[in-house]
Amino acid sequence: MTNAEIAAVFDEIADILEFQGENPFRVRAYRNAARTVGEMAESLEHLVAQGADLTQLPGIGKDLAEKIKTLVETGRLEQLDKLRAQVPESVLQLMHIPGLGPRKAAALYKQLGITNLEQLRRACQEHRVQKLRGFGAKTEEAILRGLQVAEVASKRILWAEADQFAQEIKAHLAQVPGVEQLEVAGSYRRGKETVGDLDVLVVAEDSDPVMDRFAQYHAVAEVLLRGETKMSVRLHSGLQVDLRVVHHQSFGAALVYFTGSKQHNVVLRSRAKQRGLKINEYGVYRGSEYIAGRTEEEVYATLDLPWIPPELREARWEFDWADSGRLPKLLELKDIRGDLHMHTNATDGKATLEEMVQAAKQRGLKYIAITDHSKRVTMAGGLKAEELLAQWEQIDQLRKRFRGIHILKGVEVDILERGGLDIDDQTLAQADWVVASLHYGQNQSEDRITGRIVDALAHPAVCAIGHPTGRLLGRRERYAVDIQRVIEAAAEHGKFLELNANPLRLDLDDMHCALAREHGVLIVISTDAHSTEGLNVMRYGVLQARRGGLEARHVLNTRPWSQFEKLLWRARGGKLSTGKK
Ligand code: DGT
Ligand code: CA
Ligand code: CA
Ligand code: ZN
Repeated sequence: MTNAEIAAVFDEIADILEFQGENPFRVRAYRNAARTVGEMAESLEHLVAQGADLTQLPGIGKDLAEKIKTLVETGRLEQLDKLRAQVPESVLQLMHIPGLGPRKAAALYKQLGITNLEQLRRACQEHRVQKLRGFGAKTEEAILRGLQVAEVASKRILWAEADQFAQEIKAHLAQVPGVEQLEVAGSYRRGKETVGDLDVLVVAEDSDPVMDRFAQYHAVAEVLLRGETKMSVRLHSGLQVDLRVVHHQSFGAALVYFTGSKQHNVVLRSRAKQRGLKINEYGVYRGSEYIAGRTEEEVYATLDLPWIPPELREARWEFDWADSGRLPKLLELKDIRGDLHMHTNATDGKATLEEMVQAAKQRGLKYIAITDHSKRVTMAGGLKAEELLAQWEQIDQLRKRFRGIHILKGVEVDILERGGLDIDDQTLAQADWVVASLHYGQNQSEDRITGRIVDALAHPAVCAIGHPTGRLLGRRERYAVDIQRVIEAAAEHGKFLELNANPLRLDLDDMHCALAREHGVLIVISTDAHSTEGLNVMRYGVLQARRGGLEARHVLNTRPWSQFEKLLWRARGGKLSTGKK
């Protein structure tokens, strides 16, 4: 158990005791212990292993020292389990609302029978709370605001959003004299599609100037905690950012530790144990002797592992791959040569056809497909067959003017609710590239939805399925679709599946990409751009593909044009593809 975990246990005990109206001195003893433990630089695990006398620590008596020992050795404390059983979990949530705390939560529970957040909100809105002793109109408003903050804080944010903060914070802290190294770890570094909080790691001899500067970051709303080596803030957006200042000899170990994932770290610890070593955020130790920790490479090497890319650190396949020398050479943004899903102002895009081509060329793309919506997507002003044909004539004109980029005549054809495609076969046969997407009838059964998609894959004109699960992160669940069957159908027909790079979609996800890879189905990573700037989201798709373990060879649009053309020709049954100039 880490110091932070032990501190959290003491804090929770204090919360529950206070909620139960226990003796304030007893409550304070646990709070003090939590603070002492939370701010200690040295690991308690380490101290316990060395048989150190913990009662020397401020605020730690015999009883607490014993509890620390139990926690380190067993990972549990019976006392906490018993306390938790005495209070419903939803009530425990109440006391973590900013502006409430255990005592006020207890009053609400006892006097108004409030046991969860929803009841609390209603009681505030009905002004029942302000009538209680010790509460007033102001408290009531504060609780409502607190509920909002808690809601925001409990929400994970998109990686792309987290990235903006991460970049800013790095630039902000890099200016502190004495900062030797600086990295944002955690799920952010692993490229997870959503991020719970940011974990910033800094190497500096003196932590004070770093922390002072951190507190001045413009987006900081509140400093939640500031200790010797660790600090936490909440941003106005609700996002929490944790900062650790470490010694350079621990940087690699801390980077491994705070990059996670937790499951990956669990495996690392057991590998260390097998080798008679101990690994924590300070380094790798043999007994009490420090043997590594400066760099990640050095840390992994002590466990007979090569350096593992952060995107793979989920305790999925990375250890098998590493042990057998099969770690992939992951895809990179510079491998991408084409973009095969984008819209123009002929439907719901913002830019003209020509502007999109121009912007794609500026970004160094060698081939693109223009894929406006078909008519069924009325909200987006989808195109009828003759409108598509007219657009393709325009493309013929543009091809004469733009050198060095292949412009494919494409369409994002809707997969209809009743099955089948929204554009007639004869027109589709004249397209160079057809993405089929499902926008309507998303509440149908898994069987029907899967059937619609599998049928689309069997259609000779269709090249790829767009955003195959339809999810919108944090907003809309994916529809019921059997991805296994979709991948098998794609494999059978030699078709491609999209990884939509829009940070709100990232659809297919990492696990699906890995499954497609296993079945030999090529992924096409597309921006689905609705503006020229929309072309910039490609990097989010690349990150997701990396998490799925994809290499350049697993992705269709990394291929040079000549190879791409052959693959496309094959996917369409050896017919068509007139995209060549
Ligand atoms: P998030 O923030 O929910 O998106 O996910 P993470 O992975 O960034 O998790 P976070 O911020 O709680 O912790 C960052 C890393 O630090 C985590 O991936 C592994 C390590 N870590 C944090 N807390 C613990 C813990 O209680 N036990 C262990 N073993 N590792 C932890
Ligand atoms: Ca985190
Ligand atoms: Ca964190
Ligand atoms: Zn689209």
